[in-house]
This record gives sequence, structure tokens and C-alpha cells, in this order.
Amino acid sequence: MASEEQRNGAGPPSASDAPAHVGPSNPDQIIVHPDQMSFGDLLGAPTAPLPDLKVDNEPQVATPRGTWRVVALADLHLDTPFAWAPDAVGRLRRQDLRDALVAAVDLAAEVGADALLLAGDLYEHERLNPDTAAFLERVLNGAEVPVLVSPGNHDWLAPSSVWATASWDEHVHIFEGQQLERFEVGGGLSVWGAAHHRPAGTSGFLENTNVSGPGVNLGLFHGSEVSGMHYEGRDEAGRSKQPHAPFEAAMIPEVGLDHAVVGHFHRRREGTHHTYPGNPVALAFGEPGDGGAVVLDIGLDGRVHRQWHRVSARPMTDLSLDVTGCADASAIVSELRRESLGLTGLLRVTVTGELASGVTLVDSDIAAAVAASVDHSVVRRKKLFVGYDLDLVGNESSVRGEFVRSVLSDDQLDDDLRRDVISTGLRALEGRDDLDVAR
Ligand SMILES: [Mn+2]
Repeated sequence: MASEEQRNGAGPPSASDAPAHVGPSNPDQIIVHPDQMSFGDLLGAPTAPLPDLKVDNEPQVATPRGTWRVVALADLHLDTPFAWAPDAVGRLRRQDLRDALVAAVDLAAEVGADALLLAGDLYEHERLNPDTAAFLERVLNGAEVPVLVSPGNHDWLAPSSVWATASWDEHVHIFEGQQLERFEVGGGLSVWGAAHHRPAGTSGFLENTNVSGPGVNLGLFHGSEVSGMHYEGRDEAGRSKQPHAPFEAAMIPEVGLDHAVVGHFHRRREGTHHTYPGNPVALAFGEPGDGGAVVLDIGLDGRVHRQWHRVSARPMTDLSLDVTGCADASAIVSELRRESLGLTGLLRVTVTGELASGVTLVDSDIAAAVAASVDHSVVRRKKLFVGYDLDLVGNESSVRGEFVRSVLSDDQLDDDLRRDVISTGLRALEGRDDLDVAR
């Protein structure tokens, strides 16, 4: 009955999953994201990907390093408030965000990267607290490889930005211009980056630009690949992603870049000429959570080979609990205990289906039934309704029957509302206080 809608972030353990992996202590252990297959499914068969999208569904193993190697990370969103979570859980998740940055910095050292590339939205300007600013400064200054940063629309380069105010060591380079500027990493590797100077309205970085130089030229910026907008979809409030600093994938080779590491889209994307690392730590339930730190090996011909590394140990999992057929509240609890067995991290339980009319459903009882291995769970109700036999009740010669007949004949109501009105009214007539099960 219950089924898992999707598994976010690191994914809960199962027989086939590798253990969650924080801080790549073993660089040979390449963690393939468990959502990789579903990402492939979304795009169609791996043999027929959409234009300029490449999804590598082959089991990934360590490969010989290319001529150049960089590690890329983006869209961490440090200090996200996590409004859906109690304070303690929000703090836990904000620590997860920090842990992911540390893991990416460690990864860059362990794989011997030529540089760590940060493609913006590492934090959110209006929320950044001094502790996080100090954390960023300490961790990036402590990196063993060059760190290059192109600020995004959330961590835009304001005069008060941590990018502008911290004392960065020499190996940390912040791209400050609004046009792509070259930074020579060395060994024939040049990175071209730029900064957002405002939270919105930044125009594309690839307009009227040409880069050239020996070796390989990588782009590093925060922007929206216009053909990718529809992959992002809308958030739960129906808002679509804003087209900050738009560009077309085809422009990357046209301006002379071999490849671009780009932030902003929270789904990871592997284009022919660009890579979105995606957000490495899921920020909300329902997000694909398929991002991570990506190791890019770049050959002499500019082609890249990508290996994805999980840098977040705590998954966010959606569990759909269909209560249809559960005759009593304890049957629902038993079902949830069974379904949540072995899950870890953060869990959202969506209670759905037909609730038996005698059952009193209490969210806190549902949350309490979740397996103890889960750190925190939230409960919501969606498309939940009470199973009344309306033919039966509607034929009664009673107040109940009259009520049901009048609501059924009201053609101003749509079907969902009619069902909810009947359910709420019948429960009121029964003298219950849990009237609105759907809310
Ligand atoms: Mn962004």
C-alpha cells in the first residue's frame, strides 16, 4: 500500500546501496547517486537523450585522470532557514550544508584537483550570519588546492558580501567582474569567471564575449541555460526558476570555452559543454536531490569525464502512505512502521487515500510510528478523504440523508470540495472534533 515516491539526497540504505559517504576518505570509492537511474528515465532512454544532455548511466569507476582535473560545487545555500522544520532540525540541516562544503574541499585535495570551482549561491546574502561567514573563510582558506569562486544571485557580490570582506588567502580567488575574466590556474588551465553584482537582473555572461588562450579554457559562472529551464519545473508554490544570467549551451564553444561549470539549477545536468553540479544537499522535500560534488577530468581536446560524489550523508526521503483499506488507526501505524524500516535522515510522510470513517488520524501519532533510525519526520495529508458510502447515507430519511442529498445536488461545488463538505458535515453530525481530515 505504501510506496516510496522518491528518495532524495544520499538515499536511504538498501541492499544495493553503498553506505552514505561524507568526506571522501577513500578517493577510489566513487559513489554513484541512487537517483541516477530515475534522472535517466526522466530524460528518456540513455541512447536517445535530449539535445545537449548527456547522462552517463554506466557504472562509474575510477578512471585515469585527464590532463586537468577540477572539482565543482554550487548552490549549497548555507543558512537556508528550513521553515518546515523545528529549530533543532533546521540547525541540523544547516550543519549538513556546512559538512558538504568541507567534504567537497577534502575531495578536491584527495583527488589531486588542480582547483576547486564554486559556481555561486554558496550562501544567501540576506541570511548570512557572521558565524557562517567565519566558517566560509576558515574552510576555503584551509583548502589545499586553489579555490575559485563566481558569486551567484543569492551570494551576489555586494560590498558587504563575505566574498568582498573576508581576508582570503592567496589561493582563494573571487571573480569580481561582471564580464568573464581570466584566471590562470597554471599548467595550461585557465578559468574564466564573473560575478553577479545584484540579486536579480544580471544579464548573460556569454553575450559579447570571446575568450582565448592556450591550454584549456573553462567557464565558471552562475546562470540559466535557457533550454534547461523546463527541467527545473516549479517549486511547490508554483514559482518557476528565475532566468538569471541566461545563456544558451551552444554559446559556450562559440565564445571559445571548452567547458563551463555553472550554478543555479538545482538539478544536476551534464551537458556536452557545461555541467551543473546541482545542489549537493536537498533543501526541501520533493527536490530531486541529485546534485553533488563533481570531479571533471578535462582532456587535451577539451572533452570532460565526470564523476559524481555524494557530499551529504543525510537523505531527505518522501514516503507516500496510502491508508486505503486500513480498518483502524493501528493498521496505519503498522503499515508505516514497516515502510519506514531502515530509512534514515529526514522523512516526509504523505498520508493519502481513503480513510475508514471510524478512524481518528492524529499527525503526531503518525510521526511517532516512523522508524527510530529516522532523524526527523514531518506528516502531511494529500488527497486524503473519508470513505463514506454516499449511496447508503443519501437514501436515509434523516438529517444526515437530507444533508448529503443537498450537497450532492449542489452543482456549484467541484468534486473534491463536495466530498470534503460531505465528510466534514457528516463528522460534525457524528459529534466528532476531527472534522477536516483533508487539511
Ligand atoms: Mn541561483
